[in-house]
Amino acid sequence: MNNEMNNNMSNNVNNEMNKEMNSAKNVIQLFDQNSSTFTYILFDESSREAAIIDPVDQHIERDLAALDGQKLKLKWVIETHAHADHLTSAGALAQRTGARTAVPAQCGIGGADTMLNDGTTMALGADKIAAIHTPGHTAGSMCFIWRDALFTGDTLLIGGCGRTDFQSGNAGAMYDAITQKLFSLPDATRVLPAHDYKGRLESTIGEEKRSNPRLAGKSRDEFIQIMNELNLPPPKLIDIALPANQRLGASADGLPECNVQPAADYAGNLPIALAHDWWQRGAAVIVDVRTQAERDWVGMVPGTVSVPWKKYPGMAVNPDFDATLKAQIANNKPVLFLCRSGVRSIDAARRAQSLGYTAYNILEGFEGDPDAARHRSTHNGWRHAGYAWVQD
Ligand SMILES: N[C@@H](CCC(=O)N[C@@H](CS)C(=O)NCC(=O)O)C(=O)O
Ligand SMILES: [Fe+2]
Repeated sequence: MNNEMNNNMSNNVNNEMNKEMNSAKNVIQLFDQNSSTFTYILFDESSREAAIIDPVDQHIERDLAALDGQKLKLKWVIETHAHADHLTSAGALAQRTGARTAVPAQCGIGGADTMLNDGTTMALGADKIAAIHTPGHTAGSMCFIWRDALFTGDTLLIGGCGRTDFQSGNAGAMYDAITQKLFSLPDATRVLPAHDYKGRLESTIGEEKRSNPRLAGKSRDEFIQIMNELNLPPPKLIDIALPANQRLGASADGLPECNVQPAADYAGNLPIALAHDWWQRGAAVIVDVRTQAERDWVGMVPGTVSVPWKKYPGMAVNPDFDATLKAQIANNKPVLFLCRSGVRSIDAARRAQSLGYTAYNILEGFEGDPDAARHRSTHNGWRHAGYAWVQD
């Protein structure tokens, strides 16, 4: 099955279709539009035991609802590798369900219940999920085989493969892993990858052997050359995602880092503390969308870039917003939008996302919400949290 689907379809439609398409085989395929990541829930129909592979932080409620909807008991939370492009909810899911976390031993991921090596199996009902070590995208990357389904992570993608240019990637190792380990599986084996960037859902080993343009009829040296010439930009979230995912999504103080609320047209809503944390680590930039007058009178976060969303007089939308943003902000890190109370910054984040940025809205803003006396900075917001700010 190699269905072309409209990439812009809404998440819900996508999920519903995916569910319907795959439920017969007891694999629920779910999609994260921000990172084009597939999460899989596989389950044994009689025992109702389930495993989830590569869950994404923003979708924890959706995933719990999917488990609930099928009356499943989550037994395993499995990662194919330490992801660089999105945050995992593995730690939080295990906390909330009592499931065991299982991760490849060589991915530098701490805090998991089970460390997986080549051939390690995990019981699910009467069958077993087996780990296959497939180095290449990262040194520790794994695929998982269960019944006729092969979960290929970022090793084998549909008509492609994961990149090999960062995180201990190795093109030669990937060629060997795919051609020797994966291509020796039966042709009818279903290929269920961790990503597809073109709206495709699944493939088979036979189809990939026949038609994968990087592999079919290609020698090891040719494959290495193709991979070396890809020249892809680094994932935008790499500086945030990698350290967090190596703690199963938990932040440095042990709390789950999974409190980013999903949003329709931008990457998500960030609590003040998380925005501050990302900014401090240099993993994101903050854009202040208030007017220069507000920055001068009320105060500002030092080092933040000013790109007003609205302008005096009349507070009409600033016609120079796009041009100013593009001139001042490189598109290589997430951009966090800050305004007075977290409302104006939603529109700015939506706009920035449509311009190609990974844009977040900072909840509560610089001054926070008003209290009963209509005073701000009394109970929430950046200034109330005590983070750095200046007033000229
Ligand atoms: N533009 C994406 C890049 C995503 C990316 O690099 N994905 C990795 C998997 S983590 C990959 O192997 N991509 C293969 C490709 O883009 O061909 C982002 O910023 O997140
Ligand atoms: Fe990856």
